[in-house]
Amino acid sequence: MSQEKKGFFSRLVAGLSKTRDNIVAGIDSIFSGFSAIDDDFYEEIEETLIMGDIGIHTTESIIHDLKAQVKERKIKEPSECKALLIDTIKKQMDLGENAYEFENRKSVVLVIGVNGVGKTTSVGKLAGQLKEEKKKVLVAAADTFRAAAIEQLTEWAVRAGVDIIAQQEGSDPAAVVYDAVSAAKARNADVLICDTAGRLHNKKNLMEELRKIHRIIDKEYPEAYKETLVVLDGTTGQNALEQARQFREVADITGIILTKLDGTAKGGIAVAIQAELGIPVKYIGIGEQMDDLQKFDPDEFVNALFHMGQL
Ligand SMILES: Nc1nc2c(ncn2[C@@H]2O[C@H](COP(=O)(O)OP(=O)(O)OP(=O)(O)O)[C@@H](O)[C@H]2O)c(=O)[nH]1
Ligand SMILES: [Mg+2]
Repeated sequence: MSQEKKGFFSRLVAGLSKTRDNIVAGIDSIFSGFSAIDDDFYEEIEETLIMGDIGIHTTESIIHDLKAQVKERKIKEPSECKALLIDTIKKQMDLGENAYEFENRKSVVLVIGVNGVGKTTSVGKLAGQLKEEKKKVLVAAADTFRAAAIEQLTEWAVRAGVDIIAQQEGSDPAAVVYDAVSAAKARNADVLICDTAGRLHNKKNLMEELRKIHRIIDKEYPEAYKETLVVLDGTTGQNALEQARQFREVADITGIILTKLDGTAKGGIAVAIQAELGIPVKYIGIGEQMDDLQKFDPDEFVNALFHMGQL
C-alpha cells in the first residue's frame, strides 16, 4: 500500500470513529456479553446493525448468512462469530464489476445530486486526481443557478490545474454542456466532468434537464463513455438512500460518490447503498481537501470500520 493510501486509510479509520462507536461498540458488547448463540444473540446483532444505518434488507441477509455459516462451521462460541460477521458484511457489498472503466476511455462524467451534498467539491477533487494521473481533464460549470457556483468550480479548477468551461449565471446548463463537449473533442480531453445544480424538489424539471443534457452528450459525443455519478451526503443516513432511489428513477446512475464520511455516526449507510440498491459506491469523501476523495474499497471500508488494520 502506498504512503498516500496509508494516509487515507488512517484518516478513514479516524473519520469513522463515530460510526464505529455506533455499530462496532454495540456488536463487541454482544459478542462478549452472550454465552450462547441463540435467538436473542442474533436479534441483538440485527438491532445494532439496523440502528447503525446498515439497512433492513441488508441486515436480514447478513443475519441469514451468518446463521448459515455458524451452522455449517459448527460454531458454538459467540466470540467466534465476529470474523464471520465481518466477512458477511463484506460479501454483501461485493458487486464484482469494473467500476472505473471511464478512466480508461474518452468519457463524460455527469455529477448530480441535491443541494449541498458535495457535488462541486467532488468534481474538483476528482479532476485534480485524474490530472495527477496525467489525464487531460476538463470541467464544465453546468450549475448556472448562482454566480457563486461558477466561481467555486473555477477555484477548484485552478487548484486542480485543469481547464474549465463556463458561461454566465442563468444560462442554459445544456448549452454549457454543449460548449464543454465541443471543447473536450477539440482539445482531445480524456475526461470531461460536469458539475450540475442540485434540485430535486421539482422532479419533472430535473428529469427534463438531465434528459436534455444526456441528449446533447449522446448526439454530439456518441463515442464518449458515459458515467453518471450521484453524490450523497453520508451524514444524512437513510435520507441518502432515499435520494439515490429517487435519482435512479430519473437517470441511469452508474455510481455513487458518498461524501462527508468524516465525523458522521451514519457511515453504515455505505453498506446499505451498496447492498440494498445494488448501485456501486465508487468514491468516498472524508474531508474538504483535494486528496480527501478516494475510490471506495468495501474491504478496506469494513476493515476501517472494525478497525481491523490493513490487510
Ligand atoms: N467534511 C466534509 N465536508 C465536505 C465533503 N465534501 C464536501 N464537503 C463540504 O460540503 C459543503 C458543500 O459542498 P459543495 O461541493 O459545495 O456541494 P454541492 O453539492 O456542490 O452544493 P450545491 O452546488 O449548493 O448544490 C462544502 O462546505 C464542502 O466543503 C467531505 O467529504 N467532508
Ligand atoms: Mg455545487
